Amino acid sequence: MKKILITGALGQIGTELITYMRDESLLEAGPFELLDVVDGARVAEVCKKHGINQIIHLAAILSANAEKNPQLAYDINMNGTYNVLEVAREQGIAVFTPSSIAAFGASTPADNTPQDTIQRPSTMYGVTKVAGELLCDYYYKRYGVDTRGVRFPGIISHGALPGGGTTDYAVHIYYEALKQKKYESYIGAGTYMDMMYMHDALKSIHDLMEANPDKLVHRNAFNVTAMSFDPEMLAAEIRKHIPEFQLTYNVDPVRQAIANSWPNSLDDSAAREEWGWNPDYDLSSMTKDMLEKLAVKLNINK
Ligand code: AKB
Repeated sequence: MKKILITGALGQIGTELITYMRDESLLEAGPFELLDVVDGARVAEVCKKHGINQIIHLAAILSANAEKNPQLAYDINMNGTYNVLEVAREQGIAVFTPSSIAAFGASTPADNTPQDTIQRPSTMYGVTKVAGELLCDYYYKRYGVDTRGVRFPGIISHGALPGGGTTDYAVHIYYEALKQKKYESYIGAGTYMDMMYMHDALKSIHDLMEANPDKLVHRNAFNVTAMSFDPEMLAAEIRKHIPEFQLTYNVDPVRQAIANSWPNSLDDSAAREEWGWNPDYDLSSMTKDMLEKLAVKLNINK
């Protein structure tokens, strides 16, 4: 039986991944532990106690928050990942760790960014993500730990809100479109970033962890994407459902600089070829679903 530990379980992805994984295993509930991933002994203790055989390590400080407190981001992102990998090595546990589009930088080819390319990020979050990718490769090659991972783009969802990322605008815009019929974006027009609906993010974790290891040439840090858009494109899609919607700008220089250093669009052909990655949602189907689900959640008639 699979015994999965999800770190960062109360975050944007974690909250939904728990329900998804429990549905897969026909479980209604499961144990919850308070766990600081920086405390390696406690990570080991929790894994031992529950007979864990797979860790999905989501706990991390995201890009914008990491620039506010780089020291904390280094501690949690680096030491957390290191502790998880060490415990995995000692206890024979498989590990999924997400990297991010933040693992690229301004010197990376920005369009159709290849799987294997220049990675010189300029943010602390990006630095920790590249190091995490390399550590995961190292633990697989040196110790045979079954490490796997993807580079997530911005994840859009109607459940728990994202916290402290650069791509968060693409979630907040839907809430404000329904509540106020307007949104002031901190990311400028013409700034394209890769994005993905939560349904596909959860599917990618599941499908990669279930993939035949013999087919995996890359194991960690697969480029995955479902769409690429800028705020104008997103607003135009929202206007198909809420015609009065207005988009204005008040660009935040910190988050804009981060976004400028990230790719416009990823090439995810390695993930498609090696484990059959294929997202279900594009901008149009995601927007329709987001607005329908959020209208119910916020109790708003569109
Ligand atoms: C962020 O904006 O920091 C995250 C990410 C792309 O990793 N959503």
